[in-house]
Amino acid sequence: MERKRFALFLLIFAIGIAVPLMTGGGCKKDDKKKDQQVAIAIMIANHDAAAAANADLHEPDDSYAEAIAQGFFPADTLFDGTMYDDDIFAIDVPTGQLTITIDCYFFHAEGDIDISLDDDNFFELAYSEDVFDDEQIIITVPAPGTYFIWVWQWNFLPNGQDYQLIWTHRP
Ligand SMILES: [Ca+2]
Ligand SMILES: [Ca+2]
Repeated sequence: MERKRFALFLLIFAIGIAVPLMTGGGCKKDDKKKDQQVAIAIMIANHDAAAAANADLHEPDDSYAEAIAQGFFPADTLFDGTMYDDDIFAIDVPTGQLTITIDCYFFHAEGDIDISLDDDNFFELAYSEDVFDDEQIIITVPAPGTYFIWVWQWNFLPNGQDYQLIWTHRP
């Protein structure tokens, strides 16, 4: 009886070694690890691509306070934006340079972006709400200081379309 049991044990032990060798079990484990590594690499790449596609480096900028927290949006600097929700930019209009021009570039076919300019009392001074590519505001503001450029989408259904924003000032 004991011998039989030992023989059975040997048989099971032999099968345990032989089967993985015959089926290349050792290699399979490596392959599995490689597959896992590839899968993880693909996942990271996809995530990075999605993050890059969704990148709006100015966020969060959905309120006046958040716009201020982002720091002043410098003049003569083209900003690459992505329209996912309202984007507000604080600007600092310098003394003696009160006439400002704001340009927003985009394709209207992708979505109807509009822009406005508010003062630091959150009062709207000007807006541009055309139904063509690009929006522009030219205005002489009453005093130097903080103003807000507000970029939004007319239908309130922002779809991640790209836009570019720039503002300039002159006497
Ligand atoms: Ca925003
Ligand atoms: Ca528009």
